[in-house]
Amino acid sequence: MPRLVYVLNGPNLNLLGTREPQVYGAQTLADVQRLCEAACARHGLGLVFQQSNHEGALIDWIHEAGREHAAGRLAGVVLNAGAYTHTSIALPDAIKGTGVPLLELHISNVFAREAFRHHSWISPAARAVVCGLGVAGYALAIDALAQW
Ligand code: CA2
Repeated sequence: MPRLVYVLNGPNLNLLGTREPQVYGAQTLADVQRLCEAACARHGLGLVFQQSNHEGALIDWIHEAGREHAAGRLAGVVLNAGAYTHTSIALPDAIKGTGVPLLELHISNVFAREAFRHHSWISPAARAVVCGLGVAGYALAIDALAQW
């Protein structure tokens, strides 16, 4: 039974590749999923890839990952919480509450953008942060947590 990687994507990331290519690139979320599948296959890891526009769904998947973690089957979680990064208290509560090893990911360099994107409620609960590497960051994130 391979260890699992959860890649969780938050609000509006289903629109990837359809608008704002200068910020987020031209690849779609389906392209990102294929890239994650390839990265996981290289490391012999299983992949659970999800996207939701609803905060509660993301929390439910973090809880699910927490149960896998408790059973010793989780390599880690990659979370791009989208704009919930800058607003949600419930997401870091879920990360801390479950104890999942989690890497926070952003496609864009949030620090080169509007001031309201400079603060993350998730970073204090994350083990690592990848930011500004485009969608290639997802594969690099999986390479990193394969070593956790
Ligand atoms: O850079 C990132 O990955 C972000 O997490 C993306 C979020 C943004 O709110 C964060 O500040 C940084 C937004 C995701 C929206 O994605 C879209 C993609 C294409 C078209 C429209 C939105």
